[in-house]
Amino acid sequence: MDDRRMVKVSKYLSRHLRHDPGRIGIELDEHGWVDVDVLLKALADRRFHVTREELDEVVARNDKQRFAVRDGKIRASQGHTVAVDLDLEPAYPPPVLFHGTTDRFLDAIRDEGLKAMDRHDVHLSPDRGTAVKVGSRRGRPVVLKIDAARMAEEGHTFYESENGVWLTEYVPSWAIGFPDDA
Ligand code: HQG
Repeated sequence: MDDRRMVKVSKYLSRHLRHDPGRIGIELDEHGWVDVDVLLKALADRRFHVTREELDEVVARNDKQRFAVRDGKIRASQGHTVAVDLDLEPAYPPPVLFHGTTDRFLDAIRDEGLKAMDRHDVHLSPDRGTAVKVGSRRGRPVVLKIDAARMAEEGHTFYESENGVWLTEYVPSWAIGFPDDA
């Protein structure tokens, strides 16, 4: 499969497995899973034909490992706006995590901290490079350094998604390091 098709299928899957399953007439179970066969049929019914081999390739080669397949079922590993319980165990985070955002949000973030906005959690990455990419989606990227060690000490709970994204409900502004030029 060429990269363009890969991205197209990945975006289509993300949209329906994270945000809008009803649009293609599928239902996710409480943990976000749907039968692969049901999904492929729903896609075919909407004239978006994806073979099982293509789906497996998207899952395996996806740049961020966005999807997981188990026991004939598939789900998005994180990023949902629909109510699902990913059933993740709390985990001890690395001492420093990063969040990529952009200039125009900084004043609000200084005042309010980082909020989950439409998603279930604030998304944090273990490396600066990923945060730069996440921030670039919205404008000039700004990378915030999160004092995860202190947050954990203060009782904040962290989860690591299957694809290595760190999730937490809220990041207070005392835990956020802003770049000097921000
Ligand atoms: C900002 C992609 C104002 C926050 C990425 C972000 C990620 C605030 C935006 C994943 C704020 C929310 C998630 C506050 C936070 N005031 N703005 N108090 N608190 N924000 O898309 O982290 O490619 O929901 O900085 O790679 O950008 O789709 O979150 O800019 O992992 O797999 O509000 O989505 O993954 O935006 O991205 P989002 P995000 P995929």
